[in-house]
Amino acid sequence: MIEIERHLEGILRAANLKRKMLAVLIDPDKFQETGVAGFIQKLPKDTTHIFVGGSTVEEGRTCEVIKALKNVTGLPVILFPGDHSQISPHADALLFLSLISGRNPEFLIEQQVRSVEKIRNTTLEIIPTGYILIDGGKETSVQKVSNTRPLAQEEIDQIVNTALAGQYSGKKLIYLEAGSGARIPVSPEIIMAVSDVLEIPLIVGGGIRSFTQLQNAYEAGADLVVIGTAFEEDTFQN
Ligand code: 1GP
Repeated sequence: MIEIERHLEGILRAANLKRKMLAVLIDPDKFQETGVAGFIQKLPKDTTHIFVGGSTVEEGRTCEVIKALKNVTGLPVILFPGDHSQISPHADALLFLSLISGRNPEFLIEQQVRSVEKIRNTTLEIIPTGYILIDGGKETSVQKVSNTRPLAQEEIDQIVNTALAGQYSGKKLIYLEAGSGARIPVSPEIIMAVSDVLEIPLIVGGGIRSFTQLQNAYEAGADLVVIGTAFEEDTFQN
């Protein structure tokens, strides 16, 4: 069991020790396998995880990118799939996402049921994750694809209650998401309000482009921060 749950265990241990984690998100549609080694070399040295996924990804691309990543890095490669077609047995673990801010059964249970055939005979570690979409100041792909309304940043009570509902339903992680390329990241007030009451690790992502924003998220209580666009475009401000 310990072996099976080792990536979640690692996240829990780091969160308990207040060791902050950084995941770099790779969208397989925007990556060529040939560029993977160079990309990995440029990542901050405190990167702890590689997340792989996108709202829409061409069939088969995820597997190819993960295989290329595994050749050049020992960092855990965790699937962060936009839908069941992106599940690859070559990854180390899978964030088994439920979009709990939305009310679309497709992303609350249908995609999960359709994932099972792809998961059940693999060694993928499954990490139940409550995924909460928060308005990042522009319509993001996840909003379009999921056809759900993000929670407004002002709806702090609703965001906190949604995160707790996720925890009470057995999710092992909560992910506060402003959406890839968000104009406004999840505010420190929201992160603080959620992390104050949550007993499971908190992931925050979407629109984080600078060291200051990263530190603000950590100081507010994020255990793990996800950055995609700023590293993909090589525009992260140190
Ligand atoms: C998106 O939270 C991630 O799912 C990362 O967002 O691409 O804006 O960094 P960015």
